[in-house]
Amino acid sequence: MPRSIILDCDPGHDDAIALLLAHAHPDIELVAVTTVVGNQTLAKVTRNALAVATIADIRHVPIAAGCVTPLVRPIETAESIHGESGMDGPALPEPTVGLDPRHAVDVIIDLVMASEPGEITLVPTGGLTNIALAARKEPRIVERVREVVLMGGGYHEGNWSAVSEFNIVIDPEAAHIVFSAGWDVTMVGLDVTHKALATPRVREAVRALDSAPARFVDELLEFFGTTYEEAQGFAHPPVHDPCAVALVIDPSIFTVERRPVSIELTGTHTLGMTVTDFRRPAPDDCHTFVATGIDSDRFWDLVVSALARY
Ligand SMILES: [Ca+2]
Repeated sequence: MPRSIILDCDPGHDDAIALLLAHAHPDIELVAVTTVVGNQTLAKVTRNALAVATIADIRHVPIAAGCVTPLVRPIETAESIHGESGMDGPALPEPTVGLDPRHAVDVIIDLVMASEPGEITLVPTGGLTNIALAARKEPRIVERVREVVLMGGGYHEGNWSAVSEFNIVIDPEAAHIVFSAGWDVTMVGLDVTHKALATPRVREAVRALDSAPARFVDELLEFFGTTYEEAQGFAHPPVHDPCAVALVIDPSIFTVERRPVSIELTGTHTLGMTVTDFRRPAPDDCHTFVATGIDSDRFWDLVVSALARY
């Protein structure tokens, strides 16, 4: 049985690759794509999601726009990494895929409440604003979803500050709501995504595929590689968001530990830190999990073989 997921994203170069992976992989049924302010404004990331859907011919999946701002904080975008459009590099087509008229939060609630308990997995790859608001508006979704598998955070690494990761720090209050709700949350953070590097071997494997989506991925990685080198000193760019989708598809690619995670909301230097407690075995009521290891060769094999289906 394929796993039903809602991808809540802010495309975003790596979001785009996560979307292509989720759509192409036979073990995933993509039931909706929802967008949230993050890498760029909501208007830009939503346009990007529709452009990716146009390139990959994703036509029977609702795509809905969500929150325009974080819950409390002012908007902070990631132009230094993703450019002015939020997905700079490739020439983007004028979308021919339409936008669902509903708000993303309502799409999430409607789909989860209409599904069987334990059927839908939420996969957020942006800030957690939509997911937090959905949990507040309809608390019954918390026991109805199977689990939340998110890209964000990091217990030993930061990228937007010394200790905080972008998706968490742009809306830490939303992250607090999501991590402290009663559902199972798995944090796929920088500790593993910084090992999911688009190395020359990966770039070659993608280039060997002959399809419009694969060429699009190659162009995304070209731009992403340049900004990651200039802004953060990476020789090869870490491709974060598909890691969360890959963990849903094949958990054996990752090592995951059950650990308490708290979101820092008041730190002078540590706002948005995902404080993870490794001191002793997690208490019985702990419902948060962190990815601590990744087999990056198998991760990329999974991504490239899914792209080969286009
Ligand atoms: Ca993202």
